[in-house]
Amino acid sequence: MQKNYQYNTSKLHFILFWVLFQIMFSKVGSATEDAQTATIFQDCIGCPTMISIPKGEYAMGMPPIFQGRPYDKGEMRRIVIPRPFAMGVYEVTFNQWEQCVRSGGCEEVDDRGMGRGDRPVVNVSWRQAVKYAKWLSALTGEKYRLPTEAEWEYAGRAGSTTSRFFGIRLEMVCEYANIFDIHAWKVLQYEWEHLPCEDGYVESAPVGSFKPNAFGLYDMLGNVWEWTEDCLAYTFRPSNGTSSEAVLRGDCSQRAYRGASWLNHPAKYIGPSDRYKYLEVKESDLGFRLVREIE
Ligand SMILES: [Ca+2]
Ligand SMILES: [Ca+2]
Repeated sequence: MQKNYQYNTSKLHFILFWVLFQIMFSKVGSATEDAQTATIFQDCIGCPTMISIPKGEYAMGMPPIFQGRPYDKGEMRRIVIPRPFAMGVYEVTFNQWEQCVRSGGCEEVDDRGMGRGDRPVVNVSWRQAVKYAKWLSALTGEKYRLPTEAEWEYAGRAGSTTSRFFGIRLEMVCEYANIFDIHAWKVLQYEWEHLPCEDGYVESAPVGSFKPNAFGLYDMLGNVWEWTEDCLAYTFRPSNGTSSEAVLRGDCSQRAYRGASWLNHPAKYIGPSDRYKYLEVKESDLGFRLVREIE
């Protein structure tokens, strides 16, 4: 009984904390307006299409009302995005990767039979993704890099505060994301849970095949997971800091990745999940998109 009482008290404190956050960040709901005034550009023919993301602030992490939130993952912190930045409208594609390969900046990567072209590049390690960003920076004279984890979540939420940027109804997932749907479950026959809808793709889909979020970004949930800059740093992550910079302390042989993939069941959301992998790992459902600094 004592244990239950402590848990309920702690839960109540967290809910009060979350309500306070909602009041503090009620202006964040202007994301749709921001998307309408956003700038879309490419720095070269064939370069990734970028879109400006406004400065702002938000609550990073998983609030207690999140669908699927484990009860013991209560970390939340206020993040300030001090200046606008640009982000890839889509995940980096095989076409874009092969432009880098042809110029000697990147290595060939295997699509494992899933298709190339406008499909997201996969089987790329964190190091290879960083190498692509450096190649693109040298090509364009601009500063491209992986997003920090805080930037990724800010961009992914686009002003929303629910577990998915379009709300929590499972039936809506297939309008916005290529995920482990009914059709994929029938074909692949994996035993884990599937979404109660059909998105039309068993494996990866061409980027931009689904609806965007309020910042105009496609596939922030689903299609492929996306590498970010941050190191594994459970114990070093500042609980009161507001910095959106990457956490580069802790175990930097492991890096954060976000956003779920075509292989994921409903337990994956825009918020943090089990989200670190060894930086040399290559997975058939793990790619990336880039950020470009604009100020
Ligand atoms: Ca699917
Ligand atoms: Ca994605």
